[in-house]
Parts: sequence; C-alpha cells; structure tokens
Amino acid sequence: MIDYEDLNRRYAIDESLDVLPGPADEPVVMIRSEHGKACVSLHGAQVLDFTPTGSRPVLWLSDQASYRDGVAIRGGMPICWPWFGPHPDDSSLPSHGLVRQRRWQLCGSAELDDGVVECRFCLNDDAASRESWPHAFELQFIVRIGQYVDCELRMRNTSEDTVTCSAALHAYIAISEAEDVRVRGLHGRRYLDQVTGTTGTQKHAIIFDGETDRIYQDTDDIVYVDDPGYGRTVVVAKSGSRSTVVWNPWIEKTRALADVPDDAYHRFCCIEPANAAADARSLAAGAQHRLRCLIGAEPYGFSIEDLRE
Ligand code: TA6
Repeated sequence: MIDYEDLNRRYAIDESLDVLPGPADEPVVMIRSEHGKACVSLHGAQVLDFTPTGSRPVLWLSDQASYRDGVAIRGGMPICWPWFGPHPDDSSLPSHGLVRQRRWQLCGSAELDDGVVECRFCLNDDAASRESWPHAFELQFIVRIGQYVDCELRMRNTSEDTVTCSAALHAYIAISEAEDVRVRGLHGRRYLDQVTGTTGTQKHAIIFDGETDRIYQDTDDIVYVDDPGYGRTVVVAKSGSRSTVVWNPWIEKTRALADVPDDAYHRFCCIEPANAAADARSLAAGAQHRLRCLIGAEPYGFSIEDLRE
C-alpha cells in the first residue's frame, strides 16, 4: 500500500514535484519545471513522459500498456538490467532483466540550479531478485528534468564476486511517421542484426522500411532522429555506454505485441543507450558503473557541431 501523504511529505517540492496515483493507480512522480513536464512511474522507475515546454512529447507510451506487477510498461524508457534481451542461459526468465517490472523506492528529490528538477529511485537485491540473479546489488536511477531529460543508472556490485552485466535505457522516441524519419550518427559503426543474425556496417543514416533491430557496438556517438513531420530532431546523447540499440518492430512484430496498437510502429522508434553483447560490463566486488543518457528535442537537422563556434 502506498502512503502518498508520507511520500509527499518527504519528497514533494512546491509546484515542481508530487507523488500521486497514475495510470492503473500505479504511483507516479509528476514533475513540472520551466523547461517542461515529466512523469516517472515507481513501477520500474520508468520515465513515462517527457514533454518540453511548448513542444510535443519526446517519448512514446502505449495506450495499451500494462501496469501490473511483474510486467514491463510498454513505452517511455524501460530500464533493462542486469541482462539485455533474452536471459543468456534461462529462457524462462523475463527478457531485459528483472528491474523494469519491479516497484522501486522513491528515495530523493531536489530542485537544482537553472530550474532543473531531480528525483531519485532506489532498488536493492532481495530474495526474489536473487532467484534469477544470485548477486547482491544496489541500483540508483536519477532523473533530471531540464531542457533535456537526463537519466542516469548507477549500478553497484555489493556482492563479493566480479559480475558481468548488460544494460540499456530502452527509450521509445515519439515520431510522426517511421517511414519518414532518418536516424543519423552511426555511420561506419558495426552492428549485430538481431533480425537476420548477421553483422553489418552502417552506411549513412538508418531508414525504417522493415523490422529493424540492431545492436551497434563500440560507439559513444550522439544519435539524431530527424523527423520532418514534427519539424524536429530528437537528440540522444549518452555516457558510460558502448552500445546503441535501434529498434522498430514494423508490421508483423507489432501485431504480435499484445500491449501495442497494430499501427503503432509508425509512431515510435527505440534508440537505446546500452552496454549489450560484447559491450557487457564486468564489475568487480564493490565497483560501480554509471550508464547515462540525455534526450531532447532540437530544430530539424540539428547537430552538436552547430553549437561550436
Ligand atoms: O530493443 C530491442 C529489443 O531487444 C527487441 O528485440 C524487442 O524484443 C524489444 O527489445 C522489446 O522487448 P520487450 O521484452 O520489451 O518486448
């Protein structure tokens, strides 16, 4: 049972942050700042919405999403940890790890400089997690709402062994039409094609003309989603990440997903800062790793080089 009064007493910030029942009465943190608004569910510590002031939502959220315990919410930015994709050894375990379907604790909030509002979520190992991941861990997920949504997953290995884990901040980017967008920034990068089981090298921009499911390896590039229909470019920058996953399920895969409308593939593509496949990270006992991404909307055709003198 959620004690909203206690949570708001401890973490609410005047007009900027409060905790209330969200979709399916799942508790959410609502953030409003001069820069925009956001909604983060305690279920999975999942950013469900980030809408910059005067702009459209940057993230897509399925209107058929489930908010049940043990199920991942479809859309926004699910946290995939400590494995990405199917479990390497046990197909009975959920894909993308064990934390996106768990309720996290809200454990901090703050109003920072220049109107940025921050909230922090925590999740540690317990008997349930140790059944599928037999290691002690401490996770913190920090969400900062400014001109960009800034998300940082801090993972600490509190076990006595070195562990290897993979992770992703699985962002569903809201787009006007998948056939019209271009995804820039990964030219020349090698990728694992999860549809064909082959590898490839990216040539110029990614276009969506079929199911696309690629793990780009050994890249710390900024990725740009050029969207002519919305007249904007969504920027995905990152740190602590050597992989970027790009996914659009297209027609058949979308139809097979129960929590996604059949035509939804037109309206989102996933750009996921990650450490997956060969980029999985080994964490020594007591070590910490930080995976961070910043996502925001800029004028159509924007590149970071535009900011350089
Ligand atoms: O991010 C790409 C991917 O690994 C795809 O293969 C697809 O499975 C997608 O994640 C969504 O996975 P989910 O378990 O959330 O349905």
